[in-house]
Amino acid sequence: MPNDTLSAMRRSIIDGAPDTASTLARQALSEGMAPIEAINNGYVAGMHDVGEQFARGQMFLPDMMASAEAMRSAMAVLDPELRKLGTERPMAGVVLLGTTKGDIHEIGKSLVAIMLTAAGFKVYDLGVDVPYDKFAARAKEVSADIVGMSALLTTTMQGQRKVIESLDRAGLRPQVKVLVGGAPVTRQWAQQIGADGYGANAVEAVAVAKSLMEHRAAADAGAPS
Ligand code: B1M
Repeated sequence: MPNDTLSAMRRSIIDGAPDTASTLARQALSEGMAPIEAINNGYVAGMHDVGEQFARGQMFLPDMMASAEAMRSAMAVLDPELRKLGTERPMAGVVLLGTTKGDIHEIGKSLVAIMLTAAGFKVYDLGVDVPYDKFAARAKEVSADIVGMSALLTTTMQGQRKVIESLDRAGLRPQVKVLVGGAPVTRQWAQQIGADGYGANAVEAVAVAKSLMEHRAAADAGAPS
């Protein structure tokens, strides 16, 4: 039963059990479950529980680290399946992605990277704890269409604004769209800092990235030569 499998996946994250998490992922794929179903309704659901228990003082830092390890182990199985979906499509655009300075949370950002790749985007992943000015410097080098920033802490959310200012200073804002996300980030915050798009989750991030590319293409087509 898929629901039993999804509950077991959720449990494997709460328990911080990497072997169980990867075994369940392999089993689910062999039974025909879509990788994104396993991620969203199994493993990520477990991560939300972990976050809540941590906030209530029922889980501690080592527990969260074990949960992250279990998530990584499941993603190692699911990632190649998701990436296969993107290999036969025309390139949708170039995205530069990273988690802002001071923030080492990488799971959500990596999931967004995988989903964008699966949707045909060329993704340059700068990793975590990325200095503000590095986004602009790399965006120039790789001719990024979109700069995507993830932030999981209320403190590091502020860095998203700083990166936009840095892109402005580098004169890149007219051609580079900015997409933001992460657990504490909201649509309102995105508007407040002048980002072009906000994704509540990885699936939404892909939809927003596509729509940013469409708007750009429409603007380019309408622009006087
Ligand atoms: Co941290 N942590 N953590 N943590 N951690 C949170 C974020 C927290 C909410 C837990 C809590 O208190 N309930 C809390 C933040 C409070 C706040 O500021 N509001 C917190 C804290 C306090 C901390 C430390 C300060 C703890 C300490 O040291 N005392 C510390 C900070 C370290 C640092 O960064 N400097 C810390 C450390 C860690 C670990 C290292 C142990 C580990 C991360 C391991 C790793 O990534 N390699 C960790 C974890 C695992 C979490 C929770 C439990 C889970 C995060 C996660 O991976 N979620 C988290 C609780 C929570 O978020 N509910 C918590 C699963 C992931 C798929 O979801 O990242 O939200 P998420 O990404 C989603 C969306 O947000 C969106 O799509 C993704 C997929 O659907 N999205 C985007 C993300 N980026 C996007 C970008 C986009 C678009 C959408 O466009 C570009």
